[in-house]
Amino acid sequence: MSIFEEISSFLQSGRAPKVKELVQQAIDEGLEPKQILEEGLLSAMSIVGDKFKRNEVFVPEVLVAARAMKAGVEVLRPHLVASGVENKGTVVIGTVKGDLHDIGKNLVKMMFEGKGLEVIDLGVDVAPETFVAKAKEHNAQIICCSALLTTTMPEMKNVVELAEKEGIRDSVKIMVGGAPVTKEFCESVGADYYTPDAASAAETALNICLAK
Ligand code: B1M
Repeated sequence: MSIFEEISSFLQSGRAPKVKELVQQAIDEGLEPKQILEEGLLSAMSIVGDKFKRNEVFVPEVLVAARAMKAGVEVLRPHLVASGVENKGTVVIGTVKGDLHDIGKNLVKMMFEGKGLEVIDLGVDVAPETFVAKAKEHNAQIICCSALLTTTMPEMKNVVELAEKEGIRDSVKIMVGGAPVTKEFCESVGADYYTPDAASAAETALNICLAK
């Protein structure tokens, strides 16, 4: 069994300490952090998601797998995030109101930090009022909204509308993402950019900040 398969197997069974240990071992063996993330952690989480969909596992199992994923990501963090890079812009990020999923949002945050962006992380279940108030307070160039539920995606429209009402729409770009979000949805709610993954989100955010 390869180390990626071992990480995947322990992640799926929610064994956080083992996942941490193996991720560290993979780093020590000189494996690429991006490959550890994608082939060890993300692919395992996607297997858990598929099993969840088929009712083969339930919320408690998903939760312990998610905790194991977080533990692995924490070990990877310093290797994914370049240190000491100058601040190239400020981004406010959060998971929209009613939505508690934060693994993807945290990955996006990490990639942003790796690009030298300052990230104001508002956490999960973030109301439109908070997104807009924090963007104003920190003079952010970008508001980033993540959503994993089809039922919470419409909150993104509320963020766009409130930014307009509060007079900051011209000075802030709004980025949206998360598994159910699409380019078409982004356009339909009047947001500026949709990106499918953390790496492309970071590229886009950096370009926005450099263009300002
Ligand atoms: Co939930 N859940 N969950 N869940 N969960 C999904 C999303 C679901 C698809 C599972 C399924 O049915 N197959 C389904 C949603 C169905 C739908 O809406 N159509 C679902 C459901 C139904 C629910 C509950 C309602 C279950 C229940 O209680 N009956 C409940 C809702 C709670 C709430 O939010 N109010 C719930 C709860 C949970 C847990 C708490 C158990 C846990 C979350 C733990 C946590 O996040 N701390 C959980 C998990 C882990 C999942 C799955 C299995 C995995 C999500 C994940 O972390 N993926 C998920 C199934 C799946 O997606 N396969 C599922 C890994 C992560 C790295 O990917 O977040 O997509 P993702 O992020 C990617 C990209 O999307 C992108 O970059 C990331 C990496 O490249 N991205 C952005 C994300 N945000 C971005 C923002 C950007 C740009 C890119 O710019 C701003």
